[in-house]
Amino acid sequence: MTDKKVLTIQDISCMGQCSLTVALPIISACGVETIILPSAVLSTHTGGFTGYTFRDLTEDIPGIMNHWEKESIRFDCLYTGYLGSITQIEYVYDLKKRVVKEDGLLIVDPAMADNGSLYYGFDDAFVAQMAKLCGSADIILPNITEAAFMTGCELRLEGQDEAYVQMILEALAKLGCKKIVLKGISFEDDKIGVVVYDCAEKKAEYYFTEKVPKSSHGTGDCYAAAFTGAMMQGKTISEAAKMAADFVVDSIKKTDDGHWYGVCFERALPMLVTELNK
Ligand code: PXL
Repeated sequence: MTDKKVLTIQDISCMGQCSLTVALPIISACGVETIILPSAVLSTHTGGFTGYTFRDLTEDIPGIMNHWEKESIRFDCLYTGYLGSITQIEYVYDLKKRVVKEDGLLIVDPAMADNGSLYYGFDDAFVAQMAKLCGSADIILPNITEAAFMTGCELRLEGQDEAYVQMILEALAKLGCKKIVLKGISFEDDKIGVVVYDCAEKKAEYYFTEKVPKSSHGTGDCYAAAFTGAMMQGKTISEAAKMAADFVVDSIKKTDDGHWYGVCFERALPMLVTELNK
């Protein structure tokens, strides 16, 4: 039995199967206590709905952090997802310093772009600050779009090869992070994968799965949550990266046609739990 505590800061999109509404159930299913710090509350996510509400909770963050610090509450891991502003990025450094154990992990999912575009509401200044935050992380989980935006490298959604991926990895490593799990790698039409990179050893390890021909929202959040849960259960970074990839593929496959705003990850949780406990 482990008794690890993960703090995750990201928004609550009340409806839409992303951010905290996937992080909490997935990490909990992994058997890991999950503490949440909601950065904002939206009626839905911003990726396809219109007219959503948005309540910024930035002002609440210092008070919550102060209370935890006073209570001597300390976390084994801080995992950051969708953050709504540069001020919120700045609070992540405070959280790391004040409420994460000295040997605690900082896992950063940039959660700001996909398929060649920034999510609604983000700009170059936010990208620059997110790149800086990634530089202070133990592990970063960018997709290829976020990686290109943060490094200024050319973005290739198609026509990638190992030389291209190596260039992106080296540029990401220069930000200062220790390890990288880069998502959205594809050298063959019917395969998609991740590459795990150790920045000190300069070692890359690829893992490919079948590419399900469907565009799916929220898969990055499902990936990050499963990855974090597996890491906290003592899996190696390679094992966690593979388990999370398999979980996302299973989630996409189990999603009904026409279910456009997220993936039915709930149906894939039993498989994730079985794999974790093997
Ligand atoms: O899945 C990432 C995400 C999280 N939170 C909000 C979003 C998105 C992506 O669009 O809009 C509010």
